[in-house]
Amino acid sequence: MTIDIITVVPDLLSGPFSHSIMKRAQDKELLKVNVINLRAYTTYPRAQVDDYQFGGGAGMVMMVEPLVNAVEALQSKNKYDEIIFLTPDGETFNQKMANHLSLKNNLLLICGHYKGVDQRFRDHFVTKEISIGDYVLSGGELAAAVLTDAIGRLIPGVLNDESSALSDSFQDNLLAPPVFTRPEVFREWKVPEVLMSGNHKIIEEWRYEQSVLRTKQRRPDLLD
Ligand code: 6GU
Repeated sequence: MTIDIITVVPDLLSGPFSHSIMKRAQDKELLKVNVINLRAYTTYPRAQVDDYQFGGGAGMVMMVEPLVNAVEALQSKNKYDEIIFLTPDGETFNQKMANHLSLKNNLLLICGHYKGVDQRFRDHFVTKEISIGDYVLSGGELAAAVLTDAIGRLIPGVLNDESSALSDSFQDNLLAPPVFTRPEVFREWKVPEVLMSGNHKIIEEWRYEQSVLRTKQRRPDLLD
């Protein structure tokens, strides 16, 4: 899978994919992440990509022309399954969307900045608008990193057995159960006995009960 990301702050995206599971996904060539600097596609002086909004009001708006130049240049080389605009007024991202998007071959993510992007770009190029939650970020870059990570780790072959996505929180609408590792006793705090029993059947049952309990306590909305 290829994920191309258009941004005015490429430096923000140089770190997140260079470590851990995202690094492994790219080393195995299961995922390719390309960060594209929007300023390379503007024809305006001083690499300008934003301007004052018509009708007045505070905040700059990203201009349609550099965005279209960038997207059309990329489209001449790749066919995108989705062109996703990251914006707080988009559909709220969740595991189901991550699962769905992990089955695609080519995604293009557009990071908004300033007051937003010219609506004509959204109307004519964007196929999906996604938010990562009900709060406002300074730009779409961190949201693009969140999507890329959540999607990338679901690509078949990226996770090994022990980090298998099947036991993740949300994968079955349940939160993950508590986990423990050595030592068995720390400051009188003992690991639940069932986990030391060696009986895989009762361990699985305990984990499932703990998942349900935790979900009831913390996220009853998931059980509806
Ligand atoms: Cl996708 N972008 C911005 N700027 N803020 C956000 C967001 C996206 N999702 C939640 N807040």
